[in-house]
Amino acid sequence: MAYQEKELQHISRQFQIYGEILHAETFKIGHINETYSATYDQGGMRVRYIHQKINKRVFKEPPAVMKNLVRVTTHIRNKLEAQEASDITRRSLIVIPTRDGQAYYYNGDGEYWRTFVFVEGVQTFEAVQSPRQAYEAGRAFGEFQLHLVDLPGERLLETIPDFHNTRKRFAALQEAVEKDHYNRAREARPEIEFALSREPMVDVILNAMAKGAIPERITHNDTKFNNVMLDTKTGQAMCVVDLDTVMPGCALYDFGDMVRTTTSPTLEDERDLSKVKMQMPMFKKLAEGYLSTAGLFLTKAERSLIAFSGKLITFEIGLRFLTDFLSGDTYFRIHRPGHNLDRCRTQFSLVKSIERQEEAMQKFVDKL
Ligand code: GN1
Ligand code: MG
Repeated sequence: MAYQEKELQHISRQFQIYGEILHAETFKIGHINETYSATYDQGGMRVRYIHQKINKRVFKEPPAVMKNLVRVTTHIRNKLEAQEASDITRRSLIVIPTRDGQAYYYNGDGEYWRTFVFVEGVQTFEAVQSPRQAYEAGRAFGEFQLHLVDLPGERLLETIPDFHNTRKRFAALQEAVEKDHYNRAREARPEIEFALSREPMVDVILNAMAKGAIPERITHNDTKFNNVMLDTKTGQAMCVVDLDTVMPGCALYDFGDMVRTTTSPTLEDERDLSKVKMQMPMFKKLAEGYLSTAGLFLTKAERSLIAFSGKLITFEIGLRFLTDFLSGDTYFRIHRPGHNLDRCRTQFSLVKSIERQEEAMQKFVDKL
């Protein structure tokens, strides 16, 4: 901890922050990046900033990540300003440049750091507490997509190529099973069988996109519920975070990951699988919230796959956890042995629950 604080003092001096660092601490333990909050004294006032180290193993080109991020957040901020929205500095991330005007600091030794304004008076949750929260998440991510419909300039860079390419995710699992480098396939036999039995679903959206039936859009691509900041007092969604994977994609992938993370009362790694279920009241509010904003641009073809997308993305993340388990846990940070297998089991249980309700889910959306 002391070492981190010292290291952070050095990092913090690289950015355009006018103040004395008082203390710093780990802020969020995600699966990928390292995030710290730091408190500064600025003219006698305590002000907080976020310092984050970008995971270079996952994001091969941090400068490209930051280029996208600055374009996207600037565009959103311009829109909010044009709308004369209130509370603008809490509604979209603000990147603090380095002293020489860059969006990130490179320490010369493989580490890339960036700094954001700390959004005060908000909370994030690992699991949804109420249908209202699901509505807010849907509305916020839908609005995020809506804001980016008219982003000017060249196509955004693909920060992780084929991120939601479900065929390639499936192939990666097949390869990991074949190699079985860590001798773990036996332990995961039922999950592997489940995955293989669901192969037909992996091409549905890819085919629709290849045919041009579904358009490419600018999407968030990591729409976990804990990436929405909710106002502590009003419960309103203020800001969506974790913008590293904002890139060209499919609107449905975003909605699918919201279904995965907002409709079950459980955490992503719940071991009591009897508790894992897609709850219809949550789904209804989520879909209403999403369509209240994204409904302004979504096509009929996109709407027709809304329920399916929830099943597909839950399946895809399950595949990724399983692949990582079989490959020795090198991608997702784990906190206990077998953690990725537990996460996979939770995802696949949720897939089964969605399968049982998919028709009713889609029927509800068709009426909105
Ligand atoms: C990772 O950044 P974090 O931990 O929220 C992952 C997502 C997965 C998620 C599963 C860049 O997200 O794709 O859905 O874990 N992010 C990346 O919890 O791979
Ligand atoms: Mg993320």
